[in-house]
Amino acid sequence: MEKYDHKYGAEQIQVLEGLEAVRKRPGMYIGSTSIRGLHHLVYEIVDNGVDEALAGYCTEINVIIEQGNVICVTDNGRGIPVEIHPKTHISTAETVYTVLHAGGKFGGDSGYKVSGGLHGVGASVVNALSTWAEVTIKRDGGLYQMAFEKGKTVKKLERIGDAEGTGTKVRFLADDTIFESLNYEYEVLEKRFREIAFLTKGLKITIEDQREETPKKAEFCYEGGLISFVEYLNKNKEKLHKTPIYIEKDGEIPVEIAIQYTSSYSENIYTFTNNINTIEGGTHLEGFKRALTKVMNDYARNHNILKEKDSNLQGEDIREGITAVVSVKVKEPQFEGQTKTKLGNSEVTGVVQSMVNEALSTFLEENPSVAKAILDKCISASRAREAARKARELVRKKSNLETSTLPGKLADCSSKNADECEVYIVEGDSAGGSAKQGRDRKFQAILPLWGKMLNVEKARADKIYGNDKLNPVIVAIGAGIGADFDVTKIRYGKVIIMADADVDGSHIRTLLLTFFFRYMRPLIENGNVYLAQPPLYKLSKKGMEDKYCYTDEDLEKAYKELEEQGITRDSLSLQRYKGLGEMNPEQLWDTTMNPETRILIKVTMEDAQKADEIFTLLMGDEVEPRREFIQQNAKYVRNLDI
Ligand code: 28G
Repeated sequence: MEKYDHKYGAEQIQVLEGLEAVRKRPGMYIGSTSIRGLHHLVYEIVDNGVDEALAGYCTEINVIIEQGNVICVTDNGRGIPVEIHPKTHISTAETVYTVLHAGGKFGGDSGYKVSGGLHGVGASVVNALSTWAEVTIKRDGGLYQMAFEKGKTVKKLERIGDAEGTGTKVRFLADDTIFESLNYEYEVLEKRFREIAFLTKGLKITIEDQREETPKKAEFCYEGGLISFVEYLNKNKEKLHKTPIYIEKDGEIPVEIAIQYTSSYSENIYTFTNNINTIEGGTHLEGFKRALTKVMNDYARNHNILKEKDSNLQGEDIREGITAVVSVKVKEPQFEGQTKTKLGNSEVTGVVQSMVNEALSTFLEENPSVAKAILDKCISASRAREAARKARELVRKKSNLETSTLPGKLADCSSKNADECEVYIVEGDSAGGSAKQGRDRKFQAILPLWGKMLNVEKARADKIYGNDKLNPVIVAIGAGIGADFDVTKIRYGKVIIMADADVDGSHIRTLLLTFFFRYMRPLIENGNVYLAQPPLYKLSKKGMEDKYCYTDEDLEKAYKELEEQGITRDSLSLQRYKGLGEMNPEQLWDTTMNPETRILIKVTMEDAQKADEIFTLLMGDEVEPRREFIQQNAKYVRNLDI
């Protein structure tokens, strides 16, 4: 039975049914009940504070992860209104926390809320999914408080004292019967709050983790907004112009953009809609790219940088080395794509396009030296692309002559049906041999990697085709790279990276993911890239079947289970695998390659983007961070062609 007894009227019953729906199908409202969904709860609450900041009333938000994974969020906004709400006949604050907004973020048709003026959309969802929640409000000289359990009001809003100033404080404990784990990842939250601070000029956000003995904390506040964001993204790169280009337009669809070119060869455009990272791009990105291509070509023509006989610069030439952040606010955003992070609203394309057309061409006219630096870079990108095309044709012609063109190291599978085929990419000196012997050759191919890794950061596409290590990967997958990449041509439905669970393994993963992210992006978008998960431990005992464990928690669980069967810890022998190379073919099959028993992790765009960021730091132009890294990771770097 509940601790508190309540009489419910018709309205309250409706409320309870609403929140019950959230508890029944949490995925509909927060995406999932994994750690991702858990973090989502925090974002929902913080978003309400951000809305109050966007409304112009809040300058600071503080987040604390308290011991026991309790989350505490405080803001210095106006405080949620406390008076009785005319429709619900309970306080506005209680209404915000108990009445489910129609639709919901992931289900329904309302889509995401728009930041600015629409507070509290997610608060009731968080409340419904929390074991308990407590809200404290400072407003009109009073201190008010209310409390909930699993979304049900257990203490109605009441004035508990006096207060100076205004603001809202929310504490909640997520429900551990709903979420897989309550272990918030400090780094993930920190990254998101830094991002929000960049996107909300002048707002101060602090985070503190009190769960460990030595608390972690950070504080973010950027007066420069998106300009600071781009400077942050470029901090390890060599810039072509000193300050980022900044353009902004208020109106029906507010748009804010910052751009800075670097000497690198990669394209880094981040797009946001209502502060949400639209990883898959969409109409805002489309509008931005179109305008950029047009403005640069027009400028180059008008200033005779492109001669009459020259053909136009292509979009990819113009985006080489660019770092940009595009942020739009849309009233009724439509999110599409695999992970619902692609903006679909068609009206946004034109708004962004015309605004960039106008502002960027003005900027270039007023800053001719910046314009020249950027266009020099675009022209040399265009020449390199031309060279790459010739190199590719050469390779193609050659491969027409030789009949069998697959890489010599590739142990291909017999099936030709891509849907059922898999290729394991294995670092040469670890487990290539065992993998070849242990595999099911009908549908599993093995590609061992050899030789020096090319520094993708410092190389254009033509070099990549010619690289010893990457060329076999491209040829084995069989679908080209860059703008020519055709995901319908892939020879394997699953491309599986199999690397050790150590530092070196993580480096090869980072390199390959960065490579896929930059040159075969649809492969990741399409969900074709996987990470194999080799076991970390083997528990064995005479007469008992070997038990493999993939994580430390797995191991603990296995010990417990065996203990329940009367097998004590000290009677078991524990082997810790340092690498795949320690396993014989049969073990490798059982633990890592057999589709019935193996664990495969599907790589998301987010994973790949993260790999790209790590890689950029590692390979960037700034010497200091790289040197630090090299000192810490000597072995890996020996293998790199820097
Ligand atoms: C600390 C954790 C997260 C919030 C406010 C402030 C107001 C508010 C929140 O109003 C109801 C719906 C739209 C007006 C609004 C205060 C207007 C005047 C607010 C938060 C009434 C919600 N005074 N601060 N909600 N609105 N902070 N921080 O949740 O029409 S939620």
